[in-house]
Amino acid sequence: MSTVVFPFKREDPEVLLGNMRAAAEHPRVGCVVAVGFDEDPCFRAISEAAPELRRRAGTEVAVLKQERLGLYRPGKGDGMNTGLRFFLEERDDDRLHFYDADLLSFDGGWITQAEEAADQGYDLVRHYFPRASTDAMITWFITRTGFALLWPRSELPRVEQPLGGELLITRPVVEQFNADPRVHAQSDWGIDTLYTFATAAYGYSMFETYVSAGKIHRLYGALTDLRTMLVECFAALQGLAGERLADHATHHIAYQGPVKEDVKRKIGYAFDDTLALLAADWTDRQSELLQAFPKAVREGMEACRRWPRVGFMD
Ligand code: GDX
Ligand code: MG
Repeated sequence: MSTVVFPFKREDPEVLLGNMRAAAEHPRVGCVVAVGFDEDPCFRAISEAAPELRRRAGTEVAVLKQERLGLYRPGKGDGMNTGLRFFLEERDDDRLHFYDADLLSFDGGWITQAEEAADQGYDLVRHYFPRASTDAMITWFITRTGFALLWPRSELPRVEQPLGGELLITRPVVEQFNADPRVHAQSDWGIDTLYTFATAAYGYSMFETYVSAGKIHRLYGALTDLRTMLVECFAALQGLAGERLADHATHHIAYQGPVKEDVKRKIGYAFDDTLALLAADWTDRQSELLQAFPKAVREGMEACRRWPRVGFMD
């Protein structure tokens, strides 16, 4: 059997409860756990609804407040690592799934896909999706790039969505992650980077399963909303420089299927609000660093301070 964990902070309780229900009703799932940042209104609503969900689905349901485990800002990392610890201490299931709480396109099919890949013997299964245009900016500009710079000959830069919060981890891997001080320390947004890194560091086999429905979730306002996540994901990578990976690991990526129209048309953040940022708040240091870029970028970015535009970018 499997345990499913949803880390959450200030989410819409209706959305989270719907996702918990879908997980609880899945025949492979013996326990559903929601791990909250604190006792916010969502936490209270979920706690109230849990007994009824347990009765109806005949599945264990737990609502936990995250423990203070790591060394950095208390965030999603403490939430996920609290899930790891709960699984090891309270459950004897073979597999642990994580899903973001704000998924609007989640259903039992996601669990089935991961379970079937794990049935083939993979240590870990990650979901990947067609993404809305301009969604997953940190993945593209920070994480895949950083992995490519640090370990160019490894599988890490080839992981489709290395920051995705949707994955299945088999028990021996959960034990290893829980015991690794680097993973344990990463209490903030860097946790997804650390789980992906640790998969390659220990040489676990990985299957990436394609979910054509796409990851429809709460999107952002201006790109400034992502600032903390960007800094923390960058710092997590910097902290890994010099670490070694296993010599070899099996990595299979399922073929990508068709992309649905709604995913194709959606934009990941408010473009107009973000464009204005190109003109704002330039520091002397940024101007200095700009000199290191190719001419087209340098001149294009300088012109943005008068009139923001992006046509000079490829
Ligand atoms: N327990 C707990 N504690 N949960 C948290 C916290 C926290 O401090 N902060 C966020 N969460 C939950 C949140 O409620 C949601 O369920 C999930 O973590 C992801 O957060 P969300 O705000 O939806 O992040 P976003 O921007 O959707 O990012 C996700 O996808 C990114 C990506 O794939 O590009 C998330 O998994 C990121 O780590 C990832 O970078
Ligand atoms: Mg989200």
